[in-house]
Amino acid sequence: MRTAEIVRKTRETDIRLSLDLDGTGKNSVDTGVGFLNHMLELFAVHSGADLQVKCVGDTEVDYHHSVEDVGICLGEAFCKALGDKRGIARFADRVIPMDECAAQVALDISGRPYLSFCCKLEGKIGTFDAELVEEFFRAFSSHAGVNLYMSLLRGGNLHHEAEALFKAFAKCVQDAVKISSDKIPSSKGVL
Ligand SMILES: [Mn+2]
Repeated sequence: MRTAEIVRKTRETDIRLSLDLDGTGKNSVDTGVGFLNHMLELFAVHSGADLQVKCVGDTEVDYHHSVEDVGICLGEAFCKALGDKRGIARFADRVIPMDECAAQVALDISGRPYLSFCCKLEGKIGTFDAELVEEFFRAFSSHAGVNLYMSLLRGGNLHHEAEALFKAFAKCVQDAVKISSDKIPSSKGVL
């Protein structure tokens, strides 16, 4: 069973997150941040992972702590659910359009964190600071041990830009965690 549950409580956020990499996209997401809920729901649907998230955070400050800490928990759950990573495809890349925008994402489940984020997301999406998209993916990549490359081939509406990035990320996750052999996909024998 490639599942994990993470419980994380700090002075800034109180989070419970569960992930099933072999799900059907079922989701129940309540982060206290409407736009993040929207992104995580579509992440579940397009990756095929089941995802439950409950976050109570200090949104009276702003959304930064909640977004970053949910990213940390998703990364930790992802790493834990994958276990020794035996048999996974490991690499994936996708270009996903959304109307006038197109996002390009490549990822490697290498055991090493790295985020390359070549997008300028600045401004507000409703009450959401668009720059938090990068914070989310940095937190995920750091705690999942994933190399994550994200860029926008075409920009436009901020909501569309973020959504294209999350969808491309979701499809890459789906492709990279797919079981495609009985071996650990590394010349070192360890991931
Ligand atoms: Mn939308």
